[in-house]
Amino acid sequence: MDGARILNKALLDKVVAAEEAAALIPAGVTVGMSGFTGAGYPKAVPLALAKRIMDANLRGEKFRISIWTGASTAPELDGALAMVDGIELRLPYQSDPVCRKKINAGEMEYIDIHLSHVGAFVRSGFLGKLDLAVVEVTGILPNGDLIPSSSVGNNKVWLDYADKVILEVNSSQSERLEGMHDIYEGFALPPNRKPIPLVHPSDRIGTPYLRCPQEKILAIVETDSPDRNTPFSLPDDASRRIAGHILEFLADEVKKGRLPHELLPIQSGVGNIANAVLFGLQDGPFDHLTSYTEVLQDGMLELIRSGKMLVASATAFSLSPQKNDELNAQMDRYRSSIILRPQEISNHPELIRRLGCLSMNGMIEADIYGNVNSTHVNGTAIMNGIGGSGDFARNAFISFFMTPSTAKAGNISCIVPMVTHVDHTEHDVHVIVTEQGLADLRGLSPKQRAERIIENCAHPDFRPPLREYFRRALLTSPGKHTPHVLEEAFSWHRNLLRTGSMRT
Ligand code: 0RQ
Repeated sequence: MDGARILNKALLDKVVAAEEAAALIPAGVTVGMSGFTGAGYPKAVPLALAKRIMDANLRGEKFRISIWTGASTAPELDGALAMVDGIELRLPYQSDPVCRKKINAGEMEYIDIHLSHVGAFVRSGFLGKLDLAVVEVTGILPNGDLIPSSSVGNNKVWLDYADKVILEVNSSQSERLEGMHDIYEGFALPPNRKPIPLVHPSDRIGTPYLRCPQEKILAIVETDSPDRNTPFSLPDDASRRIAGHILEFLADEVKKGRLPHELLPIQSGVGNIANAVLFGLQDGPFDHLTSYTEVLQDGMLELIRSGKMLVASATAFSLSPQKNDELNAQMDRYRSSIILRPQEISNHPELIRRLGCLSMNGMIEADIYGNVNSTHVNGTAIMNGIGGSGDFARNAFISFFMTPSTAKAGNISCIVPMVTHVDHTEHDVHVIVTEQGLADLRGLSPKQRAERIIENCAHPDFRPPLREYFRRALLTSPGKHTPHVLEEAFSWHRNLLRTGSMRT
């Protein structure tokens, strides 16, 4: 914290305390902040700004800003600013409990956007003006180039499009991250777009550094705080069973000659089920695996460590403290197998389709026809957001959606007659998996899908009411292509709201 990471002499003069930097952020502005799944977010300026907002609130003044990020951040950013009612509008993804409460209470606006869309929306001016950027970096080179941090997200877009920039140089991030990033420079808007020259997850198509004109840099704050890094919890029984069904399915696809033995590049969400699948691959028969994903979690690092996975391309880390220490201790070894890219590249539909990703994401509920709700509880309350799940699901070679068959201690079925909110339509959902089993929906008509989902994925306690719903729908629905009894589909959820239980 003595300027050691700031090797450009002119920029050393811009080093200030976090409070001084926060004082440069006026009320009402839009700020692009770094951060993706709890990695690489600014640690000091948002906290100092929250303090400033609290002081303003005590004086009876309203002080709110709009915040754009890569994806979710951490309590020091989203949580602290939401707590003092300092966020007017948030995009493109959040998973913070305080933000969630404010959004669902109608006290904060939230725009839930496909993560791959954000950059182009900003370049096109769809989202309005970006006043400021606050971006964490690992260090600054003598020529002013910026070594990115543990996530890349939308940082290039923020640095290119914000009027002014505040940098946080975090000496807690390993200096040896240098060289791991690949920042693509060739983005253009239609009609000038060119094919993106990436044909394998290991391809490098950019430079290892971010750039920012020095005259835009208002201030630099030095920090020394680690990322949030949630502790790892061992996969629970349901997650292990879900993973088991997926691994069996993959082995069968290989046997049928529909997937190569090394599979195809894997995209995996975060959390217990995703880690269970990745740890399952550790003990499975597949070798020379690759991944093209947005978040690199514990299970993936383990696959690289063991030599099962050759390369992982992502936009951010999301590691437990233990795995983060392991990464830092052996950075030189991992650097040749890991590439961190802007989220416009990690989540780019053209690349996901070309590489043929196997995409695996969590969901809140699926309906009997295969429509998936990833974001809303009971149709109106946001949980987190669509994140990158839509980028991958629509373009994957095979798109899996996974959930335990029930939620809330078994009282709610995650298989329902009609989802209360649609994030992924029946056309984008190839395989549904619960601990009960797996439903391969490829090549099935809606009615065939319904039977398979109910029989393979629903919890046995909920199969009878779902079968009964489907039977009545077949009898009474005016249209027989996707039969429904609409009033009953709605009352399924209404009863749930009233009684808190759908168990028969
Ligand atoms: O709530 O903690 O209050 O009990 O939803 O559910 O089972 O802990 O599952 O953490 O894997 O999250 C879809 C939210 C699943 C996640 C979702 C309640 C449940 C619990 C969480 P409680 P679980 P997970 C990669 C790709 C969208 C973004 C995405 C998600 C809470 O996977 O946000 O895929 N996905 N990104 O009790 C009522 C139901 C419910 C329910 C679950 N049917 N009804 N509540 N819950 N099912 C990452 C990025 O894009 C960055």
